Amino acid sequence: MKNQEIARILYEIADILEIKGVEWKPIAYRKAARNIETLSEDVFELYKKDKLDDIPGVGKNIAEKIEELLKTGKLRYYEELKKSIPIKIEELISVPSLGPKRIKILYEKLKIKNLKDLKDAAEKQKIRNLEGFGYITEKEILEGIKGLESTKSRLLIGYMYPMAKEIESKLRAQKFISKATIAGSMRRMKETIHDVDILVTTNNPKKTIDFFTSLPKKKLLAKGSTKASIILYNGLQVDIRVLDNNHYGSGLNYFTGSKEHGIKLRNLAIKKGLKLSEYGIFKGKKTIASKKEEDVYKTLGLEYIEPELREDSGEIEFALKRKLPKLINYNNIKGDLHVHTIYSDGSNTIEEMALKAKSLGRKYIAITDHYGNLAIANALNKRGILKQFKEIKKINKKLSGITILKGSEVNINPDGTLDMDIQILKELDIVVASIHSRFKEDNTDRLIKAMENKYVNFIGHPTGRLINRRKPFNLDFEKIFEKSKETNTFLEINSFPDRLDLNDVNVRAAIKNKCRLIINTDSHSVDHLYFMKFGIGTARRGWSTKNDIINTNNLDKFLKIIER
Ligand code: DGT
Ligand code: CA
Ligand code: ZN
Repeated sequence: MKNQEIARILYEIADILEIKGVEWKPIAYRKAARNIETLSEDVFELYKKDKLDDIPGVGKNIAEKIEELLKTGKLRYYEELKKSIPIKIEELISVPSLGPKRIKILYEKLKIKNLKDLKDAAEKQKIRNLEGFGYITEKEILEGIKGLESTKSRLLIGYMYPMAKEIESKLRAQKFISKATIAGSMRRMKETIHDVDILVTTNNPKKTIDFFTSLPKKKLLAKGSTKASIILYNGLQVDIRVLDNNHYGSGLNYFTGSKEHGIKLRNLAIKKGLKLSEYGIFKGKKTIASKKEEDVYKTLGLEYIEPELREDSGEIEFALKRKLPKLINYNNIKGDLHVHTIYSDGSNTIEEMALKAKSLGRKYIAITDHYGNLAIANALNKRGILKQFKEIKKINKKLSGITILKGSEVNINPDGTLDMDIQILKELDIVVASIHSRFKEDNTDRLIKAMENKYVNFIGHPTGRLINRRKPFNLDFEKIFEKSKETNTFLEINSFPDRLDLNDVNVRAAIKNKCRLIINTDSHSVDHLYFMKFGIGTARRGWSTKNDIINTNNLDKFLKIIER
């Protein structure tokens, strides 16, 4: 049983407990589930080393449950919980826009127990009249069910990345392998991937393929003389393609894609009387570029195009004119301004978060635990946050090399006001305002009102989407960008793998409108701080330069920029 499966069961336990009205426990189960889901190590490996309780948020009680799952493949507590309610929670929870609260209402008011009941009720237009649902939600539910029936969802890059990297480095460690590089959508840092493609160069294809297909796996999909595919235990498909070392550059270019980008390049080659393939650029029979990827672009008369831009969305035209932006680098970020701790729904202390952030090269962080009326996230009240201010002060004295700012993630009420007293707002260095509840179809006015509040610095995860689960709400971006510039309220690129919100397309629109952005992780444990990479990837896919992202600055300059 693998991390994602264990996490799913723990999430489901949390949902059932919440439906049953149990307090606190759901928060604990969700916390553990989220940490297991985002863990880069295999839970089974930790269990073998007797280190389950090293996982943040996993105490003795939950560790025992995980152990039972790993040993027997089953969990009695979970089976009994499922039996104790008549609702097929695992079916309903996968429908976008349905959470435990709504599932409970649907059961109480309409006796909806499973997907079939839900579809019937939605088709008969019974759901729109329930309080807190409405016509839009009913439509979303119907569309969501259709989505579930048709497509299998794509995998989130942030959760798959560590395992892909591990395979890449195992390949690199073999003496008979010269180069191994992740290509495909993962190299382009797309938010979701279908599979991982790895390009390998070697003089010994047979040994390479044998080694790759002997890696721990659930299934061998294909094994040929120059390519092979396996499925890992977590369901991730990994393909390798083996080439001769001389073809590394053109091969990498081909297998990085996108397909559309590759087709445009090939047409460009044809116009120049050349031929482009994974084996190189040819003039007649003569190879004129193949070893280095840079040479492929140079030969075609193009400026080098970074992988994140290769989507055939204008990058080739810009590269012809040598007008591509110089993208922000993966090591340019100096601060992380959206971080949770055990004061709300996080799993680590302020000090632990600060030390880990420092080890990743951050110079400053803001602790932004939830505040206000958000029962599900264990939000802080006034007394709690005052206590936290004191602790931050103490830790700032103790640590060097990193500055901790006093922040908060404040809920935006449906009318756009903030769920926090003015006295506390005044005390904070950083206010992240986010919408967490009572979604409307269009939230433009709600966000505009929040941005007009002079204490708000950033808008957290602006569109509220959850990849594969919840659509973004509508926003009139032109208005939002204007308001952002007018009020010095910055929109966030939230790096959490299921958010990546703003997405690449929104980011590019923002940059085009000269609207600067901030990239944060929204970490809930020390293991999430590295998600920054995926936020930066999204910024790069949106054509951002270093100057477009305000937390690339050192602390003094950063604080000046956000002053209002
Ligand atoms: P994915 O796997 O759906 O997340 O997206 P990709 O881009 O990784 O696509 P994939 O895995 O099917 O193929 C990897 C790369 O191989 C792709 O980005 C470009 C190249 N490729 C695959 N099929 C074709 C093709 O029919 N024509 C061209 N020009 N390139 C292809
Ligand atoms: Ca792929
Ligand atoms: Zn947050």
